[in-house]
Amino acid sequence: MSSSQQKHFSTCTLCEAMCGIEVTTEERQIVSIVGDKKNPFSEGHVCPKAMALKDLYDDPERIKLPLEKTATGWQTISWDEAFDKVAKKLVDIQQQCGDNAIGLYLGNPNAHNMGSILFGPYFYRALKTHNRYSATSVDQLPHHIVSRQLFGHQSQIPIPDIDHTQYFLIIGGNPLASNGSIMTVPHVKRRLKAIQAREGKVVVIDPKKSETADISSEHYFIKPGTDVLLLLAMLNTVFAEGLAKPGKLSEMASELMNVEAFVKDYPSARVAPLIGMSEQQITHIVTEFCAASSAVCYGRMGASVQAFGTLTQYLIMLFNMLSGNLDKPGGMMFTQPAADTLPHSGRGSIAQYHSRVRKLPAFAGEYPVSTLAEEITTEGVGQIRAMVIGAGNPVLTTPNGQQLDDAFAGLDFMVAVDFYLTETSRHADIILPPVTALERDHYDVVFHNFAVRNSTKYSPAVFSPEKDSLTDWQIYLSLAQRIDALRGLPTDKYQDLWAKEPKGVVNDLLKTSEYRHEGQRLSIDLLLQNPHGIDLGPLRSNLPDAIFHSDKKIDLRFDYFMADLPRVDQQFFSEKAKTKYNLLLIGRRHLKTNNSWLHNSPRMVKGTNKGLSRCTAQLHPEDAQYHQLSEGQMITVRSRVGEISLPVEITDKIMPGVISIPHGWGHNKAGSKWSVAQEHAGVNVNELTDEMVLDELSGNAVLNGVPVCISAA
Ligand SMILES: Nc1nc2c(c(=O)[nH]1)N[C@H]1C(S)=C(S)[C@@H](COP(=O)(O)OP(=O)(O)OC[C@H]3O[C@@H](n4cnc5c(=O)[nH]c(N)nc54)[C@H](O)[C@@H]3O)O[C@H]1N2
Ligand SMILES: Nc1nc2c(c(=O)[nH]1)N[C@H]1C(S)=C(S)[C@@H](COP(=O)(O)OP(=O)(O)OC[C@H]3O[C@@H](n4cnc5c(=O)[nH]c(N)nc54)[C@H](O)[C@@H]3O)O[C@H]1N2
Ligand code: SF4
Ligand SMILES: [Mo]
Repeated sequence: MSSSQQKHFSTCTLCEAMCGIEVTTEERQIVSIVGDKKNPFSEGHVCPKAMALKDLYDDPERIKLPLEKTATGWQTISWDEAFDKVAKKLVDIQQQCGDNAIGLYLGNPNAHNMGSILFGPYFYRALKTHNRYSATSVDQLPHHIVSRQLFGHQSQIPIPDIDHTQYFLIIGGNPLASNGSIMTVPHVKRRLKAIQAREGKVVVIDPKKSETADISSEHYFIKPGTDVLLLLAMLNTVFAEGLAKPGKLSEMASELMNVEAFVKDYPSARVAPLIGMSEQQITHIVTEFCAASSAVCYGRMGASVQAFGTLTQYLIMLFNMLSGNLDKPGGMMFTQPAADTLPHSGRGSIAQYHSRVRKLPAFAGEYPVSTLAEEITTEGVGQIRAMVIGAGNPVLTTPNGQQLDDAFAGLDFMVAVDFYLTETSRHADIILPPVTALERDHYDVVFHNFAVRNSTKYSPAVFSPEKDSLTDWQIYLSLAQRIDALRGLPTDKYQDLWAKEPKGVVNDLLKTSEYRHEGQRLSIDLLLQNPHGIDLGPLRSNLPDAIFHSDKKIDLRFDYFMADLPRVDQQFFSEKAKTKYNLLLIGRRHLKTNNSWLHNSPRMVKGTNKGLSRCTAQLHPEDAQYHQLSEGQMITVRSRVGEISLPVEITDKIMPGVISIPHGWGHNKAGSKWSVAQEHAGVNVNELTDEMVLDELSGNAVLNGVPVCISAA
């Protein structure tokens, strides 16, 4: 290291794994990013995406100053001018058309951004609109609803105690590519191998023999979207074989044994032919799971974002409870984060109000994003006339993306808080670009809640702010303050917030924590003296304290969840009309992608497979043969809502009858600007996913198990 170089210890915010990184800089350049070996949580682990933080920082196409769309193209304007214009326009539209005329969509990176999480809400509240949407309804919404009902708080979601389990059953998750989700887990491969090394098992149920399935002890194909049947049969087997042992939970959830009545009609013999597994396989999994000294059943993306995602997640929770594995080391455990936001955050309101057009229930003040396009295009009182997009790219990431793209084109006004000109932000009138991750302080206020070990760490910004650069929270607070001022509301509270900063809130939370480090109370000062982070130990049993219901009991809410069973019967056990859509579409992630937005980094998109881009349609050899397709051939994939053409990749890792296409691609829209991504543009799989088909309990989108058909292009 030359004398002019500096080392910084920070945290990668690109995925949920919270890897500690060591960033070497020289002046304002990043020289290298490697894993921080002294980070007690991630112990040196990083994935190839860590270097994308540098590419993002260096990207010449990254927007650094506010842009306004004019007749002659994008023009740079000052922050003050941009804030004044945006605030005035939003308030004007609301005065003319009502508060709900503004729509707000918040994307995934907000969850990785302390400032957006803690101070964004001041802006959202100032907007006063009911038309709020986020990536939650294309993702983890089922988990929130299950936790809200059972434990009383939407974010009190128990996670797998991966480091102590003897049987890890993974349904619809691929942590080897995703690095874990609702399970913050760096070094996941090592941790999975450790289960096997201590003579435990890793069992994967997935329509694809995924990277995770490749290193598992057992893998079973399952027909997409049928996990709910598998879970019903697993629970049926628990009772049929006399395996239920709820232990301490029988007191906290006194009706737990009544589950038997709801699952009695779903024996594995009845269910097996519909899901592509055998009766013996189901019995084998259940008996081994229940016999293990500790076991955990974990369902993620593939199991959540499908037609019965909420019921599936609920049944997964019941399975963990009935086998005695909730709140037990090696089972499903609640975390105890040092900066605990849960007591101070909304517990999650269910169906407090309903959307205007389709009457879909709001959850925690947000409508399902599948209904956004029609809320923009359907005329009438309450129609959305302007959008605010914060760190999201819904044209590429939400169902029927083409319809949403068209709807956005017809808006009166859009503002995007984003540093790229994306398929979505190209529709904006004004773009407000925040700094990138390494230019802001970081404390992970969200993902410590889901981390497989308790720890705490504060990372100061690697770079001091450049002139004229702002963070997300500074943008949101500036807008909120102006909007309130235009409405004649008091703005005194903002002085305190500017002075406090998000880190002041984190400091308050840390100080009230019961954790001590070498006898000292936690605080940001203490964390600054421990730049690699502080380990706070393994997950500990925490029931009934973890329950937010005042009676400290788990509320099983059979009335709410089991009400979805008639829909299950209708879907799977009633006579079906023949359809031309004979394949089921599922999604996939690649280690070097991150939803829609790292594709402008050459090292993230190059080095592709067999000369094909990453955006291929994977098909089983039998299906390829049936359609007379050869490797790399272009095919057209059609669904009810649209069609796309892309190359086929033939692999026996995919279940026959299934087609897998990754999301986040389709960077060829006029007006978006991704020079690198352009070369590897791919196509937008969400031009196939259907905004009218929902997981009806939650309103979550159905992105897995979408019926499609194919032909040679
Ligand atoms: N078919 C299909 N569709 C899917 C999925 C799938 O599996 N299959 N997965 C779904 C899931 S799980 C998710 S979470 C969604 C994600 O959906 P979105 O959140 O809508 O999309 P992202 O691609 O994460 O877009 C993030 C945007 O934020 C910008 N950005 C990045 N960092 C920051 C920041 O710090 N501040 C600000 N202001 N902007 C920033 C990026 O430039 C990018 O434009 O996609 C969903 N869509
Ligand atoms: N590299 C990378 N990492 C990421 C992201 C990324 O885009 N790229 N995105 C991040 C985000 S926002 C999230 S939410 C997480 C998601 O992280 P995960 O939940 O691990 O999601 P995936 O990696 O998409 O894995 C989903 C698995 O479900 C399978 N599957 C599909 N349909 C079904 C089904 O019907 N039943 C069953 N049983 N399985 C099914 C798929 O084949 C796939 O293997 O990843 C995060 N990490
Ligand atoms: S796994 Fe990769 S993307 Fe995720 S936090 Fe670690 S380095 Fe970043
Ligand atoms: Mo996600």
